[in-house]
Amino acid sequence: MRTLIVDASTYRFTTKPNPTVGAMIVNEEKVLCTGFHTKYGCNHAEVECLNQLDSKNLSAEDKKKLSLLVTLEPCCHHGKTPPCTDEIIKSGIKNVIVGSLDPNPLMSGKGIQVLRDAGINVKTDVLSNEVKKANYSFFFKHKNNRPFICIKIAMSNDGMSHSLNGSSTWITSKKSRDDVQSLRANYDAIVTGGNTVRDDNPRMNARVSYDVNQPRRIVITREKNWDMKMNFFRDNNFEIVNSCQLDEFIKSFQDRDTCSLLIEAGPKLVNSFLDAGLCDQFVIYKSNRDLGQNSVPWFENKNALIKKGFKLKARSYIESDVKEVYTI
Ligand code: AOF
Ligand code: ZN
Repeated sequence: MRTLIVDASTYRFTTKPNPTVGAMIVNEEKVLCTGFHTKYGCNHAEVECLNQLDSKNLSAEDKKKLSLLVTLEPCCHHGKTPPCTDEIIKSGIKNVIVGSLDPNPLMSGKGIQVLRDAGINVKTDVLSNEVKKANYSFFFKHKNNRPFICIKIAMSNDGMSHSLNGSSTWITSKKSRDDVQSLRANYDAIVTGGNTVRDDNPRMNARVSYDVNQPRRIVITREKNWDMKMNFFRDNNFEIVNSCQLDEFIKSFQDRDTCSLLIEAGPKLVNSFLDAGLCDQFVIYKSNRDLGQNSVPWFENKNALIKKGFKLKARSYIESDVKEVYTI
């Protein structure tokens, strides 16, 4: 089960915001076939696995002796794909071992009940902590009814965001900015403010060398008339949110499958998220360069994050920059 969880997570960038799931059919100790959920909207792991069993031409008696291991509770709903429970029941397999219950309220115990009602032996939660860790934001979303929220900023040595005369473009090094691309790749959506879109004309995508479901780009702004030729609006993967009520904005994700948000914005929006208590992780890329007096500070007070209850979780060095990760 442990290897199945690890192998399934290699598909995390293309399954998100869906969880990563692996399935395996064993005959006593012998592995007959494995399958994974590899792409959002495509076959679930159980279906991929059962499709391979078909080619083995086993008798109904042989199939009864098999066990299906699956890292997440099989679904029993019609989503983008039909219910896996139907396929499992049809297969004639009589033993199912599940890593963790699915926190999605459409399932969460119902999938297992459907299997048991069909006379299948089900053992569940055999490695639930590992499954949770591998699908952190998916479990977070369903537990808290909102996405996991991470704020990322780049800061000068003297705590500044940008200089007022607009002379400096990049605060941190090229390597730090590459690291931001990998950070972005983990998120379901990137949220920014109108000023950032107007001033920086950012692309706000994850420019990495592997396949990624690109984060949705969301701009929170009062402005309604945007120039659609700007980089931010270059394809359909964006949203303009004209309400600046952050609580309402976050609530709007309750019925969406977006499990994680990366906030990349200026001091005003960043501090609004912090003040509203809407931040679970804060990442700072800090350069050793000062921007000086004629600049805009990230925070009004020194040690603003610590005062809000954040704790330093990790510190690493990227050339002359320092990357710090804070959690609450
Ligand atoms: C499974 N096996 O491999 C996965 C499951 O829209 P759909 O049809 O793709 O369903 C997505 C939901 O199904 C997702 O939110 C999660 O609850 C469950 N994921 N279930 O049986 C799988 N990926
Ligand atoms: Zn399924």
